Parts: sequence; structure tokens; C-alpha cells
Amino acid sequence: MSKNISLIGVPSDIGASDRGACMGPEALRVAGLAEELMDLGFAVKDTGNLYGPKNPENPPENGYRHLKENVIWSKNIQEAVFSEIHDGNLPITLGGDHAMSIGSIAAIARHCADQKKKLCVIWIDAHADFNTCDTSPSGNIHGMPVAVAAGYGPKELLAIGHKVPMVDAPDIYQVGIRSVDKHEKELVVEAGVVVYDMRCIDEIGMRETMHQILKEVEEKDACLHVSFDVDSLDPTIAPGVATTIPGGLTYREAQLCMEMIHDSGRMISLDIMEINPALDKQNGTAKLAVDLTTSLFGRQIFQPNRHNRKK
Ligand code: B3U
Ligand code: MN
Ligand code: MN
Repeated sequence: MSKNISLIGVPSDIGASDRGACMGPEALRVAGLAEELMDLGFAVKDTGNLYGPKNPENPPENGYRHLKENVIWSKNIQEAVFSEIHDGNLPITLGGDHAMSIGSIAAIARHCADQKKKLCVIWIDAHADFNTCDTSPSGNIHGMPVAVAAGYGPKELLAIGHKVPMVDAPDIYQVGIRSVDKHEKELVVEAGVVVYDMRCIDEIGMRETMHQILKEVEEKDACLHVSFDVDSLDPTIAPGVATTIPGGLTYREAQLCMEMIHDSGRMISLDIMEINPALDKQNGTAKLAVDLTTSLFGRQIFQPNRHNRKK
């Protein structure tokens, strides 16, 4: 893992129904993201916020809300994230709504192709985010980024990537899923995204879930992009998101998930998305996201499974 982290703020909520995720980057800064990572020994460069079109709050056109604006944001994000990873830094994209991950995945996929490395994506989310204009109930592009990355979507968004698909669907691993639209589900099944939904996590536990995913990533000798939608967490611990779905990841499940990804040593890039400070309580959801992020970057209570026994 690179010791140099670059924070890239993406203050936009044009992909969502509710306004407010545009304040996410600042909430994460106020919650101490850079300071916590520096405490762990990383050099952290905050590149500030990217610019893009403001939210026009228009209805969908031909099945997509704010497609034109999304394309501009996605291009800006792609350029900024690519430039940071190309320079040897580990980019953290601070959302913003989850549509903004189209740009970050495009950048990481391009970088991996340049390096002749395989890319896998771990998508931690309550939602599958695999809609197209034909399946989406809302037209909101934050419900579509996984589909776009896997090659399903409007040509304007597919063109953000260096190739179509940016990532092969079987190399996308979803964790925490519990809200999938009817026709979206058909598309997920057709494409072959690997889904560990909440029932699966209930049955086999987070440890086995992550063990199975990370074993495959290891066998594929792939680099990892982690896209963390904070609505994956249970709303009782993470109320500051627009689309709360009950029955989410507990604090301990989320911690273990992050710790195990860290231990794989394969993560090269991260998104932290969908924090909506307008709906949060005392910035608690951003603080929780920072707490989990420190586990993802190697904070440990003690060395795992050593128990400090003196011989
Ligand atoms: N699947 C619904 C809801 C949704 C997806 N992602 C979020 N909400 N955050 C949709 O509109 O696509
Ligand atoms: Mn999402
Ligand atoms: Mn979500």
C-alpha cells in the first residue's frame, strides 16, 4: 500500500434524489480524516475539491437525471484520480453521491491496464447500483455506477472509461446488499456480478464473506478498488445518508470487513460516498466513516490472533 494518500473532494449530489451529499467531503475533513491517517504514519495530501456543474434539480430526461452534468463531473474525477494514482499516491475520493464513482473507477481501471494488472472492485453498499434507464425507478445516476463500470449504460458515461467494460462484472464483489430493484436484479444476474447480500452475511458471517472474496482476489493477483457507500451500514449507526435501508452492517461487521481488506495488502484506491450531512446527527456518520477508514488503513487494536501471551 502506498504511504502517500491523496484526498480528492467531489462536492456533488447531482446523481441523487435528495440534496446534501455535496457537503460530504467537508464533513469527512471536519471529522478528522487526514489527521487520523497521518496518525497511522501516512503522508496525506488534501488536493481540495473538484469543480463541476451545480445541481440543476431537473427531472429525468430519456431515463437519466442530469446526464450531461454527470459526464462533466465524471471526466473531472477521472482526470484527478488518474493523475494521483499515476504519481504513486493512493487516492481517496470523498463523495458526493455514488454516481461520482464512475470517474474514480474509470481512472483506476485505466491505471491498472497501463500497469498490466487486473482490477477487482469491492462495492460495499445497501444497493446494487446496477440500474440503467430501462430498469431505474428514479433515473438517478447514483443507482447506476456499477452497471456503467460493467459496460451497461449510456454511451456518454461508458466513454469515461478507457475501454468498455471498465471492469468485468465477475471481478466486482458486492457486500451488504439489501435493496435491489426488480429489473435491476435481472441485469445483475445476467452480468454475473458477485453478490454477498445481507442474508449471506447473516448465514456465513463477515469473516467468511471477506475470506471468500479476498481469496479470489488473491488468486486473480488483482489490485483492489474499494467503493464504500456509507448507506451499507445500519441506519441506527449511520443515519446521515439519503437512502437508509434497515438491516445493514453492524459496527463490528463493518470493522472486520475493513480490517480484512487492509490485511490483504491489495487496495490501491478508495471511495467514501453518500454521506449527507443535512440528514446527519452531529457529524456522527462522517466520524464513523473516518473510524472505519482508519481500520482500512491498518489501525489495529492488537495484532490479530496473537493474544499477547508471554511464552
Ligand atoms: N435503486 C434505487 C435507489 C438507490 C440506488 N442507490 C441509492 N438509492 N442510493 C435507484 O433509484 O436506482
Ligand atoms: Mn451506492
Ligand atoms: Mn447505497
